[in-house]
Amino acid sequence: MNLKQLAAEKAVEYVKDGMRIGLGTGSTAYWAIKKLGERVKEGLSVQAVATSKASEKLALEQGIPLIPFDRIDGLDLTIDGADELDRGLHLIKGGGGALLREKIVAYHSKELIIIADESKLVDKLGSFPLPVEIVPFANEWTMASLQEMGAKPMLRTEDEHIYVTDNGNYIADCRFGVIENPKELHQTLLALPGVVDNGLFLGLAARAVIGHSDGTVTVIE
Ligand code: ABF
Repeated sequence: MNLKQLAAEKAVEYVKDGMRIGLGTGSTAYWAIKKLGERVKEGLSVQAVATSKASEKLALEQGIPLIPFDRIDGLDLTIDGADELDRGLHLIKGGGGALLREKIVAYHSKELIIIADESKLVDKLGSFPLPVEIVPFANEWTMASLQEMGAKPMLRTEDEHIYVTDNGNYIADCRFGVIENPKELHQTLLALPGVVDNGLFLGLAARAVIGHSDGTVTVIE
């Protein structure tokens, strides 16, 4: 069993019958969706929403019932990955390009459980470039403003084309270095017209389930 699978399967133990679940995105969330699918096949009753088209497809393949947003007013539990997390449960997410849907779903969940292998745990955020979702309109000006902020922004590409999110936006991967004040940076970025959101998830996660190379799992709360 790999460390991501270890963490993911432990987190799925928190899912109780009848819960409304947010399904994360990424290779760690993949294992959570697979495990949840197994439990659904064993009779667990859940309703779910997905944080990306990729996770939506995987959920349907696993037989997990998806529910439209106009049929529920929120979620009981979301299980999702992260690119970096510190011990205060401040996160960088968005390496998978799904940060906007992930943040919306996390915000409307009673609880967000982060799942990760031990390599994601850091003392301070910032080694991983911070994904910032921006609209295509005048993206050149938005990128220039990010550059002036010291972000050293790189427009994310995929197969030599500009990467486009599920929402039709672009991602600027920003290298601020060590982020000493995540809250301040988050607010500064949100104030820039053209920025939709960024990968700083602050005060959203209730706990993190970490898979370690010695085969153990720890929970940060
Ligand atoms: C997703 O999980 C993204 O926000 C984040 O980039 C990704 C982490 O990737 P992985 O689980 O594949 O390491 O929620």
